[in-house]
Amino acid sequence: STAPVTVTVTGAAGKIAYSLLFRLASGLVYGPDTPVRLRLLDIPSAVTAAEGVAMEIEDCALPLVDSIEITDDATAAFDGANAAFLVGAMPRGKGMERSDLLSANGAIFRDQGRSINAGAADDIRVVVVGNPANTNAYIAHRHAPDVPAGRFTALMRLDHNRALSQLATRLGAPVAELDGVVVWGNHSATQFPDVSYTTRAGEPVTAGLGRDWLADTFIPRVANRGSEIIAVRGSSSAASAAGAAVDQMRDWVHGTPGESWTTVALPSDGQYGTVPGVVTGLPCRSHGGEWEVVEGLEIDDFQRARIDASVAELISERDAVHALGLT
Ligand code: NAX
Repeated sequence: STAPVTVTVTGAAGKIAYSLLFRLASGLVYGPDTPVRLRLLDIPSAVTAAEGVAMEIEDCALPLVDSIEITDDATAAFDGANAAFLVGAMPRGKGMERSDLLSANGAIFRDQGRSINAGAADDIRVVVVGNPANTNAYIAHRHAPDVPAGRFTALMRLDHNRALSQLATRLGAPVAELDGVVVWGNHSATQFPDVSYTTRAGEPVTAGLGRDWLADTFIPRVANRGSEIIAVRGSSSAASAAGAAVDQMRDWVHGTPGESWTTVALPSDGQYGTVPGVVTGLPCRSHGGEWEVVEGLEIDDFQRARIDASVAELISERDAVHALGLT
C-alpha cells in the first residue's frame, strides 16, 4: 500500500458529510491501496455529533482508515492536509438577507483559506461544496496567496451529473456513452448547463434535441434540480452532492480519460469571455494531477448570453464580498 493521504472534511456532522466520509473511507477517491487519515472539522456545538459519525466509521472496520481526528480548530484540521472538502457553511435562516449569508459564510471561508495557506501540504486540493460555493472558493483562494489558484475549486459536478442524467433519459442512452457536457457560470439558478458539444458514442446529439426543449425544459430542470429534490424528498441533496464531490476529487487525482472532459468551477484566467479570478464552471480535463481548461470551443449568441448572465452574477457576488471587507 502507498503512504496515507490526509483528507479534511468540514461540516463533518452535516448531511453531505454523512455520505462523503464513508465513501472516502471506502477508497472511492484514492483507490484500494491508499489509506486515509480523516480530519473532521465542525463548530463546537456539533463536535459531539461529529464524534458519533467517527464512531460509525470505526464500526465499519474499514481497512483503509488510518486514523480519524475530530476538531473544532481549523488550524489543526488543515495542518498537513492533502485534500480538503469545504462542506460546512451556515444555512440561510429565516429573515436572513443574502448579504447576511454572504458575510457569515465569507468569514468562515476567509479563515479556512488562511488556515490552508498556513498549514496544508504543498499538493493541497480544495473542493468547496458549501454555498455560495463559487464565491466561497473565491474568498478562500484570496486568503491563501501561497497556494496556486488552480488548487481552489468549487463543486459544479453535481450540476454536471444532473445534466448528464437528464440528457441520458431524454436520449434513452446510457450515461457512459455521453461526453462533452459543460455547466458554465455559477452554482445557482443562473447556471448554464450546455450540451452544444455533447456526443453519444462519438456522434453529436444536439441537432435532434431542439432549442425549445433545451431552453424550456432541460436548462431549467437542471438549474432548479436542487429545489425539486427539496420539494420531493423533504430535504436537500446529500448523497448526490457527496457523490459528485468524490467524482471531482477522484478525477483530479487520477485524471480524466483521453480527450473527455467534465465541469469544474475554478478561478478563471478569462477563458471564454469569463472574468479573470472569478470562480466559474468551465470544461476541464485532468492530466498529471492538474485541471486544464478545454480551449477552442465555439460559442454562439445563445451560449454567449447565458454565460454572460451567470458570470455577471458571480461578479456581483465578488463585489458584494469585497464591499463587506472579506477580500
Ligand atoms: P448541514 O446543515 O446538514 O451541515 C452543515 C454542517 O456544517 C453542520 O454540521 C454545521 O455545524 C457545519 N458548519 C457550520 N459552520 C461551520 C464552520 N465554520 N466550520 C465547520 N463546519 C461548519 O448541510 P449539508 O446538507 O451537509 O450541506 C452543506 C452545504 O452544502 C450547504 O451550504 C449547502 O447549501 C451546500 N450544497 C452544495 C451543493 C453543491 O452542488 N455545491 C449541493 C448540495 C448542497 O446544497
